[in-house]
Amino acid sequence: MSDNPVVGIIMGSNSDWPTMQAAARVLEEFGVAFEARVVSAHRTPDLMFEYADNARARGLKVIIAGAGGAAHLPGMVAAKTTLPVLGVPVQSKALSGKDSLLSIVQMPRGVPVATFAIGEAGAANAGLFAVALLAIDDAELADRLDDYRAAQTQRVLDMKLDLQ
Ligand code: RP5
Repeated sequence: MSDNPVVGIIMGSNSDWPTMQAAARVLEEFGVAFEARVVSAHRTPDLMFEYADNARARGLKVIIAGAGGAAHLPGMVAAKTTLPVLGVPVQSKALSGKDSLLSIVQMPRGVPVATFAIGEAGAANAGLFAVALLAIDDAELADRLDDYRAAQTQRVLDMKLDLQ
């Protein structure tokens, strides 16, 4: 967590944190200032409205919103701010996150939410996408993204398969 966050990571419950931490770890790795908070569309609707309403004035540039089940948080936040909202479907117990995914992805025309994969991979990719958005006008961050990709490519090239 940072004093002057430019990325806000919010989630419907602290039970989403094990998943959403993947986004936080990416931001930490890239040295991007972020905050992480529990803000629930259903349980704290007034806080959600206030958070979305004040986000741009507080200096946030991107919001990553994760939720499970009837995952209305990303869409409702996007309804109250024109900042880019990156939605992460958290894997629910009952329907393995398919409900979360469909709740987040099927936004009506005019209120976009960028929707990521279900679970940790989606959270990590939302973190990387936030970095990519910030790197549009930050050459140093763009260089770090290039380095990240190059290291990832090298790791895959180095993969060995042992016959058991
Ligand atoms: C959603 O309900 C949260 O985003 C969470 O994924 C799900 C379950 O919340 P808890 O019952 O674990 O607090 O609002």
